[in-house]
Amino acid sequence: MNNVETIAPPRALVVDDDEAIARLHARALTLSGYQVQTAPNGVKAMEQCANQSFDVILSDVDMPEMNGLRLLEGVRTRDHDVPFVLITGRPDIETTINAIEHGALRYLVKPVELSTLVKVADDAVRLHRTAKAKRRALDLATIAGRQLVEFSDLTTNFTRAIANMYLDFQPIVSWSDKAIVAYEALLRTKDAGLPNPGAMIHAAEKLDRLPELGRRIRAQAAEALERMSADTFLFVNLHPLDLLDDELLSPDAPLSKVAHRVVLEITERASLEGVPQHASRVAAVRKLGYSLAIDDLGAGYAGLTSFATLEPDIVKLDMSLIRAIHKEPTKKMLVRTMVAMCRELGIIVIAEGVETVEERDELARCGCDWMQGYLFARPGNPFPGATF
Ligand code: G
Ligand code: MN
Repeated sequence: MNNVETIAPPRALVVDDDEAIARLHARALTLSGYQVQTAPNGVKAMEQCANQSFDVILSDVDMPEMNGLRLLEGVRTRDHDVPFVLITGRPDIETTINAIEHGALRYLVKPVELSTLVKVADDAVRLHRTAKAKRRALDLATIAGRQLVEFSDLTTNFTRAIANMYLDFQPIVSWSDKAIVAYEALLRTKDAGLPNPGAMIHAAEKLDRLPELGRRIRAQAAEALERMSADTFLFVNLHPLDLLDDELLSPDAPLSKVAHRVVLEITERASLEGVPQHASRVAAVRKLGYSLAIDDLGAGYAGLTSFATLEPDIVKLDMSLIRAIHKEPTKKMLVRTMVAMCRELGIIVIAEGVETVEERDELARCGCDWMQGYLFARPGNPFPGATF
């Protein structure tokens, strides 16, 4: 757009109540490459200025209705910059002073030689465009500067938050066995700059520091597993872009060594399609011994395509499907259908966000046995003595 603007012909407005002079001046400017409009007086000129912008205005001083000086005043109320050239047949000292006070660029005396007129107009346009370009550059520099400050604040906050992050653990229970079968590791931060896990993940995305966050989460998860009983599984949330981190796929990574006890949750909210070579990366993760879960199923994003892509071992139903399920036949039907389908496919279903006894009992009636939610336990640290 800037290019178009620089190569576009300059626009001039010629204002004169003497039609012959207006035409003469307009013709000279047109021949020099200007797009010219004319106006017979200040009032008309003001109207034209309201609808469009000009690169230069050349106006007679003595005109009926609104003279050149009043026009200049009027133009200045809406545009501080447009070069204004006054032309008069009867120069006097008072008008000259007035013209300068109101910011006229030049003051020419009739008859104006046409080459002078064009030269004055050319100089005016050049000046105006340079000033505009400078202002735009300054604006851009200010925006860039502000972004730099924001980026650096975010970097500071993120660096502090990642140093202080920790994991909480929420049990996943088998209702029929009345037993804890697994825990989900949940990212937590007490940093005031990035007060919740969502903000931290968002910052990591913006700063291109997702691998750092993912590695730290997985290292702490590995540490936690050492303190859990050997038959307990740990669910660890994976950002889809973590699949691109070679550390995840390294057999020497701390979590890889206990992969057979880990279920990696991949949220259905973000599409895997944007991750290059996701199929082979998912296969490599499996080969290390990890199990895979689809997280937040039914939150209404990617649909069911993730079933085919991931071939999950476990599916976690989003809490929006669980909330008040005992009162909502559609949710009941959806959960029943999911449970039946998953049973056929050999997939375990977990209901997330179970908060009430009514929800729990309805889920049990729907055939969903594994559950997680505040009803059973809030996320916390059930492994005292741990350093994470
Ligand atoms: O996307 P994911 O399912 O991983 O997110 C789990 C989040 O849900 C955690 O932040 C956890 O604290 C929260 N959570 C866990 N149980 C419940 C619950 O019963 N009700 C609500 N509202 N939130 C829960
Ligand atoms: Mn999860």
